[in-house]
Amino acid sequence: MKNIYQDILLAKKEKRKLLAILFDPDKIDLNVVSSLIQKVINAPATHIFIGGSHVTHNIIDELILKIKSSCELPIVLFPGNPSQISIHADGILFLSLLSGRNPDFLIEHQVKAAPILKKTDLEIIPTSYLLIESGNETAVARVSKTQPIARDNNDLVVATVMAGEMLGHQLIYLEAGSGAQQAVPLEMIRDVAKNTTIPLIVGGGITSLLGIQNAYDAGADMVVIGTAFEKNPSFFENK
Ligand code: 1GP
Repeated sequence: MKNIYQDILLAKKEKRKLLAILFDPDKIDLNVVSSLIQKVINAPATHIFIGGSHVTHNIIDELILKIKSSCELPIVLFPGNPSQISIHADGILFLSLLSGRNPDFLIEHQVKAAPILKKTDLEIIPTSYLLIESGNETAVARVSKTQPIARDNNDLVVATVMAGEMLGHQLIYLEAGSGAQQAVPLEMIRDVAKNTTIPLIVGGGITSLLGIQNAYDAGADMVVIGTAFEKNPSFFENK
């Protein structure tokens, strides 16, 4: 059995940076999964995330089984709601949208998901999830009906992250939103990294290898890439 969180902690300790590739089941064509997975295997990816803000057709089980048949990377659910749980994954980011004040995304979905998760062997990783303003309205903001935190409000982000850590969350995820015009500001990543001891994930709107490196240099332990890989599966081959 994979021990996803312990491996993330070890990577942080050893200063090894992590890279998750996000597959949105709504956007993926099952017929091309095998060739995409070859690209993932050849990329410096360490994790596969599965999820989306509004998955409408449930192909998650099939998608995960397909990925697993040719790839050993840990598969972590990154769910928009409890319908996106699959017993075939290895773990789940148990997200609380701490940047917003919508009780559905702070606790209601979690209450609905808990009895389902209890019956699975999924590794559950409590995660503080913060949506940061990104220049355009992203699906997370639309679906969660919450306001992102302003790009220059580092104090609020840091205080929110501190609260998440004090609540016992094990990961912080700073999210600009999938397809964001602007990624999370580097100064904000720096401030958060300075003020937390738990691993920091950053994603949304990162579209270049330099963007990934900059996020790492600012203090991100893991970067999530979705849209850039979706648009160009050779993304990681670009020099
Ligand atoms: C979205 O952070 C992820 O939840 C990835 O975003 O699709 O913009 O890479 P992109």
